[in-house]
Amino acid sequence: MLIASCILLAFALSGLVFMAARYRRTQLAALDARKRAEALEYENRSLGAKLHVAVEEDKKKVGWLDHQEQEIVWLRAELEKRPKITRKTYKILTLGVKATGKTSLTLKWANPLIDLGVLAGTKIDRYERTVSHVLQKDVVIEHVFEVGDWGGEHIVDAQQELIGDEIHGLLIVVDLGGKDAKRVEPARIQEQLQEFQPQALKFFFGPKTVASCKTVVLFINKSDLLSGTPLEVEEQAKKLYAPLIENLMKYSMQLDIRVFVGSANYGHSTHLLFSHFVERILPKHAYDSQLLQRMVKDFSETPKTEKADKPAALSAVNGSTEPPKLSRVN
Ligand SMILES: Nc1nc2c(ncn2[C@@H]2O[C@H](COP(=O)(O)OP(=O)(O)O)[C@@H](O)[C@H]2O)c(=O)[nH]1
Ligand SMILES: [Mg+2]
Repeated sequence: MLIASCILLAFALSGLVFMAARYRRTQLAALDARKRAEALEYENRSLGAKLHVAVEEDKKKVGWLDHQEQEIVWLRAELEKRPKITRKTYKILTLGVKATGKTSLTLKWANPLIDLGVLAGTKIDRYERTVSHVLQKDVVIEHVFEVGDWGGEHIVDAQQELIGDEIHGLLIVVDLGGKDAKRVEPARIQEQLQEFQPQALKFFFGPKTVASCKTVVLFINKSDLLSGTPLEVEEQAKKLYAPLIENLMKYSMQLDIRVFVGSANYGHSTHLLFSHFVERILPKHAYDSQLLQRMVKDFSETPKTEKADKPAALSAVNGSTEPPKLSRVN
């Protein structure tokens, strides 16, 4: 009987233990499920926040794009309103034997063309200088001087350009001494008189040149090799180049011929070149107020001896202090 009771108790106890273990497992599983649910909820919330940020970002970008599109439309409309720019180029050819100072002189008043790479290894250096901007029926015309600087050894090629192209100005540069000269070198002067002897000039001043060329300038460079007052220096230099001046003057009925004595290194008479080319080459309707001011300034800085032929176009504006603006031509 006792044994039977013990066995029954053992069964009851093991049943209880089994029930307790099962209850415990159920409890643990419930706890685990709650934790996972909490984790999922947390993940859900953070994904929701990220989605919200992404949606806001998207809205912002759409806003920017809209704004940019409006800006493009506005800029396009502004561009349409602006006048178009076209260029009018006037060609000036620079001639002279090697080392007379052509490049030094040209650099005083023009700028090397930006695209120098293309020029490397060619026989000609090209420079340009914007002279004025004029508004003409909704189009801004940019007037530009293009200077072709031929090396001395390529004078024949220069003649080709003279024959083939329309030239508006010719600048012949001679000098009083070679590279690094300390005094006047008569042999070098003779060499240059030979280079520009009447036969050669005939080639330069063919019918096409005469028709298109508005002025021929002889610039006797390196006046610093002479001593005396500016007037004396000018007289001496002109005397040394008298045969060339005389030959050039034979064309003065067909062409405007001008002689300057100066020094590219010291800036003597160099500013006159620009004013002279403007005065002779640029049509009067192509002047803008900035150019007029510049010319008035150049003229007022010119010594008395050089003021003999004051440009007529300047008389009316002498002393003008107007701010630069585009002049309209209808
Ligand atoms: N004494 C003197 N030398 C000059 C003058 N202008 C240019 N030179 C010199 O002449 C040399 C040749 O000048 P450059 O402009 O290269 O001559 P280019 O070959 O005709 O282009 C350089 O050594 C210059 O310094 C000047 O007015 N006076
Ligand atoms: Mg040169």
